[in-house]
Amino acid sequence: MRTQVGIIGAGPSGLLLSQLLHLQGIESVVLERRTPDYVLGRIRAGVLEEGMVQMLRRAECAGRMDAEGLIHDGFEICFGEVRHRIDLKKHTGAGVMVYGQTEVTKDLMDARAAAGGAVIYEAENVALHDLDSNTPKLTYQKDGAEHEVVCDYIAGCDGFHGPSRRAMPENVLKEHERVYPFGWLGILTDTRPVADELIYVNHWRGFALCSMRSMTRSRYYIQCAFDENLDEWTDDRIWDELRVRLPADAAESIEMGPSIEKSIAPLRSFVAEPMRHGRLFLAGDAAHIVPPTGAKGLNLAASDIHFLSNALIAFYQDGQTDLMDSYSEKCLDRIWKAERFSWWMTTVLHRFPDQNSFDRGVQLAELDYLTSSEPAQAAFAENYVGLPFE
Ligand code: RFL
Ligand code: PHB
Repeated sequence: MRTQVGIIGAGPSGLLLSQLLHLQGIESVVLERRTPDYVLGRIRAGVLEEGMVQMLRRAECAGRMDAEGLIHDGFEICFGEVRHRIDLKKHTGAGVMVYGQTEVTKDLMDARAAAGGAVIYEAENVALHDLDSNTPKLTYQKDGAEHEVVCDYIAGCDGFHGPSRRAMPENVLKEHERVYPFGWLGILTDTRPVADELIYVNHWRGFALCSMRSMTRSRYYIQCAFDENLDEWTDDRIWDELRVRLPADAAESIEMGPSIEKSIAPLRSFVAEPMRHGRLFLAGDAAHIVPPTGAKGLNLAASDIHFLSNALIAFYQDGQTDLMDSYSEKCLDRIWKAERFSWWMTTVLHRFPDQNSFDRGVQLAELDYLTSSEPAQAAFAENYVGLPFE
């Protein structure tokens, strides 16, 4: 098989790239290791920045998001039992869109299918070859047969564990990492959210977050040990722990119900650079991970795809290569700022196992400063709604 752009991974990055290229008449083939149901079963992000919302509109798959997504003009931070509102709209003129990654992925899958796009699921042993040549190749197996896709360019959109980043030569790739000594235990329930906006909680027993997918579906998280055993967390135990960490009025009014999904995510900050080698470009979680505290992971994937799709379109339409040459640097400028923000939010909101009374004092001072200073809230809001893509 021959294509212009070979894409590994049918998560939000890979599907969005193939859709944006398709709208400009550029062919791609997407290779995905899992089934569509498996991809949709992963419950992840819930908050979209304005830049990503606009990209989904440009990709012509924003109809359902615009009809069903919830626009939030602010959120709350709670510490010492007191709730403080951060007014995003007042400080930035923008809000965020609450619409789940599962729905974004489904909308993109439907758009690719409607356009007859080549998305090959259950592609096993995807491997990258000849990245320094003009005709890099992807090989894979499906239903016991060997296949080859010859491409002009390859986009590695295969997440943190995929083969793309590992195909870069060791002497080229630099990796920067911080692993946090805790995880997030998340539950999804068909219950009314406890509040109209998200609540981020710093509690001495650990962080908690009240989020939502709609006005009838809630997503809650509590900080847990990084090696926690999910089987030990019954729904009742999760609700009890969540309610202890919430401010009293929220704990009393929260609607509880059976979980429809329950999972533990480790927390990590990670950056790989450069994001290009020869004809391979890395995008999304393949190149970087942020802890979910700042709600930046999916949004960063979208900004990478913004730069990558523009670079490929400029090449195919005008023969220009300068945007491809600056791709890695452009992305990394924005990525490091989101890494800083996510690390900072994680640091001020979580309980660290080795935290002493001095660390706790500094943490509370950070939160007190944030919630009492308008300029601090403006800087915080600017980062939360998302820095510009350009
Ligand atoms: P994805 O979504 O991981 O998609 C990568 C796709 O590549 C496929 N793949 C392969 N395909 C072919 N061959 C191989 N060998 C392959 N290996 C992997 C995978 O099956 C998958 O379909 O990366 P992408 O598209 O870059 O999107 C990034 C986002 O998914 C990610 O940044 C966010 O979900 C991060 N994240 C969160 N972000 C937030 O903003 N808020 C959150 O609450 C939040 N929760 C999370 C998260 C990430 C998690 N991970 C990665 C474990 C919770 C979890 C559990
Ligand atoms: C979510 O709804 O899953 C969510 C929201 C905000 C975050 C992280 C996760 O910061």
